[in-house]
Amino acid sequence: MERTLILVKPDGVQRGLMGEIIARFERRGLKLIGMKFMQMSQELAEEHYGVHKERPFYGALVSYITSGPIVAMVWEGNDAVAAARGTIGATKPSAAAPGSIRGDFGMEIGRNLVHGSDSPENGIKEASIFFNDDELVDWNRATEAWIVE
Ligand code: D4T
Repeated sequence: MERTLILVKPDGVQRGLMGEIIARFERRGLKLIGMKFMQMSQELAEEHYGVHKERPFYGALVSYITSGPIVAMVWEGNDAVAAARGTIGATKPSAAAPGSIRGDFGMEIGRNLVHGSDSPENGIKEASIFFNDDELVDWNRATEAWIVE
C-alpha cells in the first residue's frame, strides 16, 4: 500500500478550487488518511523543496508555496503515487492533459495548483514531514470492496 503527500497550493486555495481538487482524488478511489489546512513556514518550504535548492526557480518556488494557506493531505492506495500524478497532470499546466487537475485549471508552471509525491519512498518521507503519526487516521472505508478487488 502506497502513500502520497498531496498539497493544494496557495493558488488552488485562493481560487476556490480546494473542494474540486480534493474531490478528484476522492472520486478516483484513493483513501484519505490525513488532512490539514495550514500556512507553510519558510523552514518547512525549504525542507520540502530542498531537492531543488540549486535550481534557478528555487526562490520563486519557496515564495509561491509560502504565499498563502495550503491544504496538506495524505492519500493511500495501491499505486497511489502514480495514480495521483495522473490525476494531477504534467508539471507544466499548459501541456497537461485535459481531464487532469492542471490540464483543467492551470496555465503556468509557477502556478500549478497541486503537489504530489514523485515516488513511493518520497510519499512516506513527505507524509512524515507534514504529519505526525497520530494525525494519520486508520479507518475502514465502507466502499472498499467496490474499489479494491
Ligand atoms: P511538484 O513537486 O510541485 O508536485 O511538481 P512536480 O513534481 O510535477 O515537478 P518538479 O518536482 O519537477 O518541480 C517542482 C516544482 O518546481 C516548479 N518548477 C519546476 C518551476 O517553477 N520551473 C521549472 O522549470 C520546473 C522544472 C514546479 C513544480
